[in-house]
Amino acid sequence: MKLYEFPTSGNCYKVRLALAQSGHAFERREMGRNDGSVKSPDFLRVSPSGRVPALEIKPGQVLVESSAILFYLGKGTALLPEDAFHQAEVVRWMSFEQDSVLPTIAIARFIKKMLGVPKDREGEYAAARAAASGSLKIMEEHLEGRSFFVGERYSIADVSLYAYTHLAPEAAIDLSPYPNVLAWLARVKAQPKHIEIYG
Ligand SMILES: N[C@@H](CCC(=O)N[C@@H](CS)C(=O)NCC(=O)O)C(=O)O
Repeated sequence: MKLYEFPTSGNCYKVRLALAQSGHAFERREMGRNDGSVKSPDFLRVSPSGRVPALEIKPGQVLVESSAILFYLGKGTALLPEDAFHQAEVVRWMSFEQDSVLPTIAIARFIKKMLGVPKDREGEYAAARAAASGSLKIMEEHLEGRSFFVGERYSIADVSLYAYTHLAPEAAIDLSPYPNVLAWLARVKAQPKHIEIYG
């Protein structure tokens, strides 16, 4: 398999983590963030939105969207529960991640870490950071009395949510008001075959 990625992207890290933990061999193809390569005609044939991650499973068979890729990698492994209810719960939390973590923690991290909070994005950064507290509160409450997001076992829902949540400090978002989230991050980090984003 071939993973087209930005090495510092949380969306791409999710996929690398699931690839590592599901035991797939893969090669990494680094795309430039600022050289226009993801919008080149060649890459748009791979990923029509011009975004990464894109996972080429075999020539001519490519998956885009991190949640779809995680679902594919999790199928038939311990990373995806087998029963319909828990699978639907996994989809629920991966949807929450896209709706409520990407536009908040991930955007705040991008503006702070990658751009250094330029003047014209100060308002957007402040709004994303403020909105992150709402998402973290929902996660904190769900994790009360639970070890993982779905069915009391580690799954691709945790992989998805972990990627940007553990990077919140890079957005100057303090996680100390969320002890359940912090304990869950530590449990995810302790899973077999865990890899770091900057590893
Ligand atoms: N919903 C997509 C989001 C993918 C995404 O936003 N990728 C970013 C990197 S984290 C990207 O490729 N940005 C380049 C661009 O939009 O030009 C997913 O979960 O895979």
